[in-house]
Amino acid sequence: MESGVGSQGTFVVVEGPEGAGKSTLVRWLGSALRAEGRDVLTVREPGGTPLAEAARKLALKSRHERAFAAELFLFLAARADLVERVIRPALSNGQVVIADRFGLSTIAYQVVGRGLPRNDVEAALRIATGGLTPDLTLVLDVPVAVGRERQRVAGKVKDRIEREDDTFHTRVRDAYRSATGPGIVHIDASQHKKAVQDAAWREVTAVTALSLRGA
Ligand code: T5A
Repeated sequence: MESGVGSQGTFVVVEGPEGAGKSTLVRWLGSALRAEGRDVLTVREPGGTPLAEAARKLALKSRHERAFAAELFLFLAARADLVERVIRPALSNGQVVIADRFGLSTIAYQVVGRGLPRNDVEAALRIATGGLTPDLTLVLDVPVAVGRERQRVAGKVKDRIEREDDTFHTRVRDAYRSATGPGIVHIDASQHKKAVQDAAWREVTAVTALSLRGA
């Protein structure tokens, strides 16, 4: 598997269930790294190119009933376009790319949440990413009820997936909690924001220092 370290840039992904604080952390990491003089690009999934934003609308907002496999391919179409047209060029330019969700979301939601077959989805994922894997994946963990309450307080309008019941979202959370592999780090995101940021910063500075040495 190809990853950002060893190419010129560094690829960091922030993952986790609904309302875990991913977008908040991605914004904070972007600002903190820029303040250190790093060239940073932040992206969110699905989205980030015209085609990916169109796929996002279909996946999350459209009222059309759909097969779970159709939902999968909307997310993968968005990812394929984002990887080829935005993430890879940024990594080649030596940027730190921070993504709000990536492949682990597809495993948690479409494989464990929806029940699609893991091996087939992993093969399709490899086509979508061309084998690109993150250097670091920060998995934020919060109980489902905490995440839902944060979204409610933030005034977020529920999309298709957020409208799924707690059983679905508990499966998704459990999938994240059991995720292991190279570069995967779990953070208790029920802590105060500052504690989450400190834990994330330790991991991000370690991996960006590594990529600087390798450059
Ligand atoms: N999806 C996506 C799939 O099914 N398959 C895939 O392959 C992909 C890529 C994306 C949806 O698509 C699905 C998963 C999702 O359902 P989205 O609109 O991008 O949807 O939504 P989410 O990624 O789920 O983002 P959310 O906004 O719901 O959650 P975040 O980003 O985790 O949370 P954030 O940062 O917006 O914070 C929410 C609130 O909590 C506060 C923030 O200030 C904010 O008000 N907060 C904290 N409060 C207390 N303590 C902390 N530590 C806090 N951190 C943040």
